[in-house]
Amino acid sequence: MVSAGNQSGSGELIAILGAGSLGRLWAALLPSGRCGFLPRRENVSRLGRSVSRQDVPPETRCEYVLVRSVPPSLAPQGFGRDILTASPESGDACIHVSLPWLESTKSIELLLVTTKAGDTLEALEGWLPHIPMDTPIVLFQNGLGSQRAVIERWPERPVLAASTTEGANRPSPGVLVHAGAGVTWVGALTASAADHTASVVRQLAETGLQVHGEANILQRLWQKLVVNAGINPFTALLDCPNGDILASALYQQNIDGLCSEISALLEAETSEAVAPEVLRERIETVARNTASNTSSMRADVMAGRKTEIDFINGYLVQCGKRHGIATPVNQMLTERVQGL
Ligand code: NAD
Ligand code: KPL
Repeated sequence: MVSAGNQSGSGELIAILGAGSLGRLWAALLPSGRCGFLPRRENVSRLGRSVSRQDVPPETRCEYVLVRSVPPSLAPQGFGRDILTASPESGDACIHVSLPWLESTKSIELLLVTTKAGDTLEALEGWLPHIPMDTPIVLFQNGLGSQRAVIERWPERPVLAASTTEGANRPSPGVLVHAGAGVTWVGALTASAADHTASVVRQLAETGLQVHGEANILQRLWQKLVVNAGINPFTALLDCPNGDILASALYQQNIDGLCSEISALLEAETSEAVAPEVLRERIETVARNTASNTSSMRADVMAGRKTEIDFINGYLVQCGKRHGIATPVNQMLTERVQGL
């Protein structure tokens, strides 16, 4: 096992708001000494307090082990080229990560937001008053709705969105597993963000992960939303891995109705006409390719966490209301997942 993130950084920093699975993945792979986590704003006064005034020493660093569980053939070129080594026991590559909890927003040149969709606005409310107006903010949330809330609240700021198919999870608090290599697309959501896209892509690509600029990031977010809307609620309701939904009665009875609703909404929202059968094929291809995966929504339900249903099928219901399009299947799935 080798270490990363221990060098003391100088100069400008990349701050990560949301020290969960995805935030810890980016943090572990960004260049040493350039990155730190913003704590929950309400916890900020605890940081840096002297040990003598407290029973428990304040944690000033976030420590964990990154386990790379991605088969080398699937890993993007350059992944972990000098920071990962194979652990003799598991054959997986491990890296010890130690990164600071940031006490100040001075020198932050880029803010990555990796909270869940439902926490994003509140997390940003706490920190943005302390962050310069021209600092680019990249939103990594799945689904739709949270991005709009952010740009309506801060229309002048350079806000970008990222849509990623990287997969990361935390089987225990001190361990982060990079479970699947993917691709990340980054694009501007506000006018002032357009000039920042190339430099954000360049900085994120320093991780060795595959990162690309995207002129139409909303379209990418919609593509991911379609797949999440067609897989996640079924896995949560049936309590099964992604591939097992396909043969279930719940899925078979509802998938055509769901795809018809999404097809009409897509056209109304983005002017893109995609036939329901094409959407179904996209959903089923991903379900087959990730057959043994536990979806993020099933994982949230299993862990007793709030799911992101309001930003996936729930968002589609809201869209339907705006456009006068009936969405009974999305509504049924949203209500049933909310009731879990
Ligand atoms: P997570 O629950 O592991 O991490 C979210 C983190 O945000 C938690 O550590 C939580 O404590 C923190 N948080 C919540 N409120 C906060 C606040 N007010 N201030 C500071 N921190 C706060 O979730 P995740 O799996 O990392 O996912 C984050 C987002 O990325 C989700 O929208 C998810 O759908 C999306 N995403 C995740 C993955 C993945 O592989 N994990 C892949 C693609 C997209
Ligand atoms: O993105 C996903 C998720 O779990 O949220 C899918 C594509 C369904 C893979 O598990």
